Amino acid sequence: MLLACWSWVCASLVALAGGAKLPDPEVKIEVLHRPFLCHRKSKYGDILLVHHEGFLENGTLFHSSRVHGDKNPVWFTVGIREVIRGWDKGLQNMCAGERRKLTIPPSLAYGKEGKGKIPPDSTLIFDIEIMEIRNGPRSHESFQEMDLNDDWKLSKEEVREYLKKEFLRHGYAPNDTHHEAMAEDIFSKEDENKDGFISAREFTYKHDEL
Ligand SMILES: *[C@@H]1O[C@H](CO)[C@@H](O)[C@H](O)[C@H]1NC(C)=O
Ligand SMILES: *[C@@H]1O[C@H](CO)[C@@H](O)[C@H](O)[C@H]1NC(C)=O
Ligand SMILES: [Ca+2]
Ligand SMILES: [Ca+2]
Repeated sequence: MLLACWSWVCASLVALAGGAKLPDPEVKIEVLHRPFLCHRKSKYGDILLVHHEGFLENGTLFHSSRVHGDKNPVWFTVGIREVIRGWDKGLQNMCAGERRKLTIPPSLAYGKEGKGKIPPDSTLIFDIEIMEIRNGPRSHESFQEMDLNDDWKLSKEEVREYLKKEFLRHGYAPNDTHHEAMAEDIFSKEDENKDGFISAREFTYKHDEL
């Protein structure tokens, strides 16, 4: 299932969920293959199609999407905790066709509990290939949902309302100071003609991919 989520909202939610107190443990990234052509790189909020193999530190294979289940690659949204945090961190800036080896500490995987075949406190090693990258949901529907007065542009107030709703939906307490800062940040990036509104056009077309 996909969440309607703007990439900048996702990034902020992840930052919030990560907590600001402890320095985050790192994912070790090794690039196994990078394709010659790379039109765009994965980023927060993108939907990725991946094949993956997961190993325990002693080399035991615990899952392979090529061998187990329906043998198809899987779709997920990167950066929003739909998958383990090690994937959210380790699959950024990747090209379609790229293959990486990720070494993920337990705290960014299944932690002290473990899961299924994965014992508690396991460091996991994944071999992951991105088959396809798609834009996350930044759709006409989400624009209409945000545009409360139907004037085909988003005011700061409308964006703040949306952020508040998204935070609640993900189980976080709303925080006006934080939403205000996020709205400022969003407008500085999205309100291209600086008229104080994000138009449907500014919302729909992402400038960084043209
Ligand atoms: C690797 O570790 C798992 C979980 O502790 C264990 O079940 C498996 O037998 C081990 N394999 C080898 C080859 O040591
Ligand atoms: C609200 O957000 C601000 C800015 O991000 C932060 O400094 C403050 O601690 C937050 N307040 C609460 C109650 O979480
Ligand atoms: Ca509006
Ligand atoms: Ca504008």
